[in-house]
Amino acid sequence: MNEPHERLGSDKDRSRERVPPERPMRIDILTIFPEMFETTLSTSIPGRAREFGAVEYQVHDIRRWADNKHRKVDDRPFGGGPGMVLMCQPLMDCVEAVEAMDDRTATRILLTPQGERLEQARVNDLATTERLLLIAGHYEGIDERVIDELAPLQVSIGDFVVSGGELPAMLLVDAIVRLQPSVLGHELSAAEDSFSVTDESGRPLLDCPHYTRPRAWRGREVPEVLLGGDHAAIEQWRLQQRVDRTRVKRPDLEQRDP
Ligand code: 9D3
Repeated sequence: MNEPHERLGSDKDRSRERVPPERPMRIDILTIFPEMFETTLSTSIPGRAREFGAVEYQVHDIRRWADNKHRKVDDRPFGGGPGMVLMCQPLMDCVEAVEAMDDRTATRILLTPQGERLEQARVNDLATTERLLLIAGHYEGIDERVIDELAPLQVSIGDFVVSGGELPAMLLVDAIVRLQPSVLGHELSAAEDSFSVTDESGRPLLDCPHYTRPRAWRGREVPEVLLGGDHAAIEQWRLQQRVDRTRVKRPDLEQRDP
């Protein structure tokens, strides 16, 4: 019962018995709107991951590191123009203080429209790191010199504009923590997602359609093959659906390097 090999548990044991990991992944988030993160990080998969001990979040208000009594962290841009620019000092002091709160080296990530577009391969890679420090801007920009100094990985969530880096940061956290071992109830769910199932060349395929009761709804029938119980035929049909849908909806996925 208490043999060392049983207490430690293999990875296989972890997925079945949902044993928490040795040390939670640590995610620090730096923002001027810490309250935006409260419900997201305590609900659904990100909340379960925290309760389960797979991850620890700490949200830090950059304003706390302002060196003036007005808590001012931004200023007007040199050269003129609209909007405000996040100053170097509060952000640098915040990063240094937060990084000193843990002995692990943090992978620094700045959420910015100028970043590399986020893809599953990058998410998978980040999910294996033990500590992340996310910086969410909410400005026309951040003083370029502090970006040069921090040399963060720069990540965009896509070619559209949102009003700040906070929602992109939450989206990145969600994508990462759902990959932590034992976080999803069904280990297979993550493995069977769109972008995890690939064709024979390793290119990602979209998901297949899903159906539940009733068998007929408003004159629409569930595909016959799903009702027959021939599991090989069902798997073949699902794969064909994935291939066909990918070709029609996302021809770009077929073209890219596996
Ligand atoms: C024309 C100048 N705009 C750049 C596209 C200014 C600007 C708009 C929006 C500067 C910052 C923002 C706030 N957005 C983010 O911080 C952000 C973001 C985004 O807007 N789209 C996709 N990914 C991201 S990650 C951070």
